Amino acid sequence: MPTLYDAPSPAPNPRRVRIYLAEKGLGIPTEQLSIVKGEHKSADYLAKYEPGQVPSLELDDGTIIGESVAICRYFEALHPEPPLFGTDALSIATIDMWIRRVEFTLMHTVGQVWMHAHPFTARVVKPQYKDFGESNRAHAMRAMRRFDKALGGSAYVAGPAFTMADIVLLTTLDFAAFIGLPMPEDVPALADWHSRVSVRPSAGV
Ligand SMILES: N[C@@H](CCC(=O)N[C@@H](CS)C(=O)NCC(=O)O)C(=O)O
Repeated sequence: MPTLYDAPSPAPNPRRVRIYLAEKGLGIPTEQLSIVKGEHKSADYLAKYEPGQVPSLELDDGTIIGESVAICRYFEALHPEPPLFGTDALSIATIDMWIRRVEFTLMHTVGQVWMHAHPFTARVVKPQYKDFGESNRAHAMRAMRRFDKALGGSAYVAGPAFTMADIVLLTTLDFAAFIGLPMPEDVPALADWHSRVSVRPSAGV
């Protein structure tokens, strides 16, 4: 069995994999790393996985897969049901399009606020460019409003079914709220979607 290197919330990227596995009903042996204690930068872990980030997945032969979405794709190829990355050309492309939009327009901008404008990261991110970090707040809000607009016309991010795109958006929005970037008031469809996906049992992991 592979081993998942995991870290607890509020870390958003390992949570993506936990939600994905819960949606699939898959139980994978897990090793917890404490980011606060710096366990993801231990010599042992860096020797396995040079980026020193979580999540990562170690296969039985020692191969490591990094990147939360790639880890989920690995499991998707082995366990296609229920599908969370689409089933035909259009749904596969649409889900990928939305995952990339969440990554590039929201996760990236939220990450810049976290890295450059948050006191918690000040001890590790040197130098911090506070003005630059703060400037990303507006970009993150703009991205949330775009997702709101899209969700006005469909039940889930990439269409009528819950998919990996919902998992990526949910974990990103929850992390954004944690660091002081809650959804603005004027996103009713996004807020409604957030309430619906947050009560799925998988969201509690
Ligand atoms: N793109 C990667 C990002 C991984 C990542 O940034 N993980 C964070 C935790 S949410 C981490 O390990 N942070 C510590 C660090 O980068 O040193 C993914 O999707 O897995």
